[in-house]
Amino acid sequence: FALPFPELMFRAQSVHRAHFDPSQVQVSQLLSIKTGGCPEDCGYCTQSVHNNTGLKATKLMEVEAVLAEARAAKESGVSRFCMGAAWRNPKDKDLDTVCAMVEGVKALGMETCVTLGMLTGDQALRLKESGLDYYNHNIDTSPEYYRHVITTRTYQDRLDTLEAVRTAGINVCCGGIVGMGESQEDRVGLIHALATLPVHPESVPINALVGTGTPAADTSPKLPHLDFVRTIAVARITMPKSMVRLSAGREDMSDETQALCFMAGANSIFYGPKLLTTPNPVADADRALFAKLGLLPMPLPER
Ligand code: SAM
Ligand code: DTB
Ligand code: SF4
Repeated sequence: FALPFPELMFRAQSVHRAHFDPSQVQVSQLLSIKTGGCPEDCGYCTQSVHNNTGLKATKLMEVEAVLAEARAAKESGVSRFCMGAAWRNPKDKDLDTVCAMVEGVKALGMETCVTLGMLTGDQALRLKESGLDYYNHNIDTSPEYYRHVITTRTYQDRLDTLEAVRTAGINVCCGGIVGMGESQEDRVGLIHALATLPVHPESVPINALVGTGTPAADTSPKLPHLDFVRTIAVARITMPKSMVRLSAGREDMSDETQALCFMAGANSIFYGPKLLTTPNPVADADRALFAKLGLLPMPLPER
């Protein structure tokens, strides 16, 4: 992590090129299928009832409305569709609806990912049966810093859900957030914890803290962008074959910072003007960025 920057970038690029085409970036789209009103107290999240962000809570979307969004995403060249719900854990009845969404999106030929909070082993198996490719469940920060960010669930709770997902045979999407007032050691600790899971997560989203009105955003100093790039580089070096996703925070980054992230081994972005509840660069800006950098969207997965 602390290597001279050019050396760190050289190592990250060498690892990246051994496993991926460095000119390809996978394009994902997010949809919040159930927004706000979440009972958990995650200090970074606009959707927690504990954080006074003024966000309006919604009910779970209808399956057809989700599939309409997914079809539009596919038409704009998106190859992976991720659905997020602001739950501590899904109720079995709601899981039936989410399984129908997964089946429908999968039938369009896109990769599917959902993030619904904590799961039991049985719930993970039901999602697997519906054809789910990835489950996103982040450890968020280092084991040591975790209790400063979330108190309503433990680090071990996160690991238990990750194990249920792994056992069900679903690919694991697990990463974290930087810029929440954590130390450099905590950023190292986050990547170390991810890279020493029993199996590397196939997908590692690295988020820079976004949104206002949350305790984390209101009290944390802004993380220098070069430290974000270092986090990406270390994720790439330690988890060579994983997709490393440049996730939340691009709205605030220059083309140059994003170019450094791709050079450090990030090979996926979220596309479209909104993440779950916060803004993301508009599609035209990203098309222009890809053109300027000579990047190509990764093709749809083989069927
Ligand atoms: N409720 C589920 C859960 O927490 O697992 C799923 C949705 S939650 C929004 C998914 C992930 O998004 C979180 O684990 C966190 O890493 C990331 N995230 C949430 N709010 C964020 C923010 N303001 N800035 C950056 N990342 C954020
Ligand atoms: C992840 O690690 N990043 C994405 C996805 N998993 C669900 C979400 C980021 C959310 C950013 C805050 C928001 O828009 O509410
Ligand atoms: Fe709820 Fe997930 Fe937000 Fe935490 S991160 S408050 S669990 S929606």
